[in-house]
Amino acid sequence: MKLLQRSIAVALAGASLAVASAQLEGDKINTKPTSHPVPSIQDTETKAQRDARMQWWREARFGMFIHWGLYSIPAGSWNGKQVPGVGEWIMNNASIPVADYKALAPKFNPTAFNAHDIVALAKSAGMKYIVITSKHHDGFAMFDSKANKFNIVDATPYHRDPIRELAEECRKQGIKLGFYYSQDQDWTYPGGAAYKTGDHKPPKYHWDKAQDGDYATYLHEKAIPQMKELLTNYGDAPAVIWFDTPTDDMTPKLAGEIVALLNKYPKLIWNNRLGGTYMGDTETPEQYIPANGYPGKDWESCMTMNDTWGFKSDDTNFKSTETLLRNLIDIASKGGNYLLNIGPDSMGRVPAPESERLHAMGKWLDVNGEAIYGTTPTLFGDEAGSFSRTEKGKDGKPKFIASWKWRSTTKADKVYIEIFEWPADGVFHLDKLPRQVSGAYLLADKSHRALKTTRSGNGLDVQLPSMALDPIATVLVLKTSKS
Ligand code: FHN
Repeated sequence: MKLLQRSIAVALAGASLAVASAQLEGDKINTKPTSHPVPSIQDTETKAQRDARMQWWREARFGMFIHWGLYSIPAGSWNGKQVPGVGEWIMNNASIPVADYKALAPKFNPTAFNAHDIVALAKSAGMKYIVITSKHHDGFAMFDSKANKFNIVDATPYHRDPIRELAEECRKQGIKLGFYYSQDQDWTYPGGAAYKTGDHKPPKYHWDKAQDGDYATYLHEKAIPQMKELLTNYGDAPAVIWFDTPTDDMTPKLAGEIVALLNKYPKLIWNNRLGGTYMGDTETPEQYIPANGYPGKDWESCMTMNDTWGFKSDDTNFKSTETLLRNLIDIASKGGNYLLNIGPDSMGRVPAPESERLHAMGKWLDVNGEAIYGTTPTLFGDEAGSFSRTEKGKDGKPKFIASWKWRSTTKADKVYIEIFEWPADGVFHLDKLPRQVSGAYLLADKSHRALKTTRSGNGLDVQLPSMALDPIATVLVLKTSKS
C-alpha cells in the first residue's frame, strides 16, 4: 500500500474514476457503461429518481455530526501526557497497544447519555438530520453487534445501545438519522487498515502485532456483517451511511460487495468516501467551505466547533456563534449542507459551549430559517469573495479571500439577502438584478413592512432601517418574478 494513498484519504475518494463523467446527461444519470463490478444506485438511477432520493437531504441544509466513542474517556491524554491531534485518533497518535485500548471498554459507563435530549438539541438548533459514529477507526461499535463483541452492549457495564435509543427518538421527534461507519480503518481488528502516523512502518502502518491480518478477512468477518446489522436492525434508520478514510486496500471488487448491500436500500444516501472508485452521492469537504461550492453536485461541509471531533478535555477553542452561523449561511448560499459536530464526553454529556452555540443558532433559524431550508444557491456570485492575484493558498493555487458583507439564497419567487455588514448610509445596493423585484421586507420584521426600493443603473437600492435587526445576520427578502 502506498503511503501517498494512505495519507490522502479524501483525495482518493474524490479522484475516483470516470464513471461520473457522464453524470446528469438527459434522463439517465450515467449514459456510459460503468466499469464498477457492481453498479451502484448512482450508476443506474434516472435524474428524476436521483432528485427524489436526494430531496429531503437537499432541503435540510443543516445536520448534526456526533463523534462519540471510547476515546472520550482519555479525552486527549494518555499516561498523564497530552496527546497532540484530534481526540478520536488518540489510539493511533499515541501508538496505544490494542489490549490497552480495549481495556477502556469496561470503564465506559455513560449513564448521563440521553437520546431524547440530544435529538431535542439538534431540533432546537434547527438541524434536520443527525449522523453519529456507529464505529470509528478504533473499531469499537457504539451499537449492539452480534458480529463482533467489542461493542457497547457486550464490552461495557453500560449494556445499552445508544444507536437504538437515538433511532427511536429520531423517529418520535421527526428527524433523520444517519450512521458514520469506518469501513476501512479499524485499529483493533486484525487486518483493518491504519493511516500512517509518526514512525509507524509500512506497508500496514500498524503499531501492534495484534493488528496484523488480512484486510479482506476483516471486511468479511467484521465490517460487512456490522454494516448489515446497521442497515437492518434500526427501523427506518439509517437515512445516510457516512463512510470515511478509504485506502487502496478497498479495491473496486471489495467495495462492490458493500455496494451490493447498499443497493438493497433504495432510499439510502451515502457519501464519496467508500473508496474502490465509487463516488457515492455527496462531496464531503472537511473543515472548509469551497469557494464556489460544487455546482451541480450535492455536497456537505463537515466541521468541528473547536479543533477536535471526539471529546478532548483541554480543547476550548470554540468558534463563535457568529462564525458558525455565517458558515451555515455561506454554505447554503453555495448550495451545500453544513454537518456540524458535537463531541459528547465519557458520561454522554454534550459540552456546554457546544449546546449553547446550537441553541443560539436555532434562535436565529426560528426567525430566518425560511432563507436557509429548501433554498437554492445565490443568483449573484461575487459576494462571497474573490481569488487573490498575488497570494497563493496551501495548494499553490490563487488564495480565495472571503468577503463577509452579505450572502444570498434563492427560492422560486424570492431572493434572500443575508446582510452581515449593515450599510452605514442605510441603503443596501445591488449592482445587478437577476429577476424583477416587486417588493422588499425584512424577515425578522413580523409585520413585513414594505421597504422602499429604487432602480439604480442595472441594479437596485433598498432603503433599510437605520439599524440591523440581528447583530449577526439580518435577512432582506426580495419578492421576485418566478424563476
Ligand atoms: O479520520 C477521520 C476523523 O477522525 C473524523 O472522523 C473526520 C470527520 O470527517 N473524518 C476523518 C478524517 O477525514
